[in-house]
Amino acid sequence: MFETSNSSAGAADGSSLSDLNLHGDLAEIRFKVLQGERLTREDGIRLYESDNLLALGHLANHVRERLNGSDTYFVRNYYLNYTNICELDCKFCSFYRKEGQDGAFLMSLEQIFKTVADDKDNITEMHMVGGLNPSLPYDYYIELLRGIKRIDRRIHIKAFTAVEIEFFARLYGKTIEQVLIEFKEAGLDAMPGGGAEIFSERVRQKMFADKIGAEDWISVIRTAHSLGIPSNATMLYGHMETVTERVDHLIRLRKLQDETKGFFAFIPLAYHPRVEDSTQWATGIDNLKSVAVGRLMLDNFPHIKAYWISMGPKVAQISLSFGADDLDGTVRDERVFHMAGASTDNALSRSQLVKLIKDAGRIPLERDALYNTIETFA
Ligand code: V47
Repeated sequence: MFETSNSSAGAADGSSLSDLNLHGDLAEIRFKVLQGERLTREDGIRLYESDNLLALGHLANHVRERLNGSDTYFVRNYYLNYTNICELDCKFCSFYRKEGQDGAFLMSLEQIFKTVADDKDNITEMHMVGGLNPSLPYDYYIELLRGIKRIDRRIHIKAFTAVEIEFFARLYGKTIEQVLIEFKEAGLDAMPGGGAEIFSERVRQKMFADKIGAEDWISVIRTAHSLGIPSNATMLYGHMETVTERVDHLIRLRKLQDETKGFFAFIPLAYHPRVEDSTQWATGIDNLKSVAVGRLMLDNFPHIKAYWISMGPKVAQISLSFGADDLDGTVRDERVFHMAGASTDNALSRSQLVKLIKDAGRIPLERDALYNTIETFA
């Protein structure tokens, strides 16, 4: 459905790959990568289990350069969490509250419109997600979309995860398709990739038993793509999932992308534990591996996004040599990760993003939500 973006992708011949100290399994995978051959589940597991981080990065970088050259994208966006009141109780989530509980919030449409109007000259994209709040009327969402477009039609609205869409259909007695068609008419341009978590029924039962599972998430996204609503895809890692479960997650995304071609970017999300001294957190190596294995396995995804809020700007910058070609954006006011204790800043300026990308030896490109280039910083 969607073409890969305009890029200055160069021919990466991979000759320097032969200098790497690649033995056995990785040598075989290198051969496949150079041939542009699809990697198998076993290859994905071997890649994750390899300690040869530089080789892994080099292979992923080869694919990155084949697809996107040195181009590295960012967007001027605003993350707006309209409510954190949620009927679910996902164990990994520090963001949600029950109605009336300390820290619970719900933004009125007027508050949201004021935020958008105040910032409209600094952003091209609104990223909006929220908890599953059972007390809001359907019109809240329709008016939310319409109101933002009334303020400025040029603002792209990337909003509502597959989990929210399924909830709206259930709550308001509509089909998934109806909700998506009505939202699209009201102004929805694209959907974020959240809520996928990890496509493992074992993990779902333990960590997010009330949330929709893999089949339903995939089905909502398939419907969105069929209606011309593109989306991203995420994977939450670094909690209790196994390497095999990560690779299976990637393969299910790849299969859906073969079918719909509606995904823009894959975004690995490092789990942020609530408790500060927890040992259950994704290390820098795990972050880089997740970017690299994502790039290598998802051969049909145009972009791999290193979400700097989740992995920190410095590791995100390094990941631009490990397969990533997108740093997300200026972000502003992010709450999901910050309520879990993320120590990253709440926003980066355009010039800070440009500096991070240039210092990595890459070409910064400001993009819109659909990956059209707005400005190149050569
Ligand atoms: O679905 C929630 C994750 C997601 C925690 O599409 C947590 O461009 C780590 O989807 N630790 C929401 N992760 C964020 C998201 C996203 C982010 C950036 C870009 C895009 C995009 C999408 O965050 C949730 C969940 O998987 N999450 N709590 C936590 N404590």
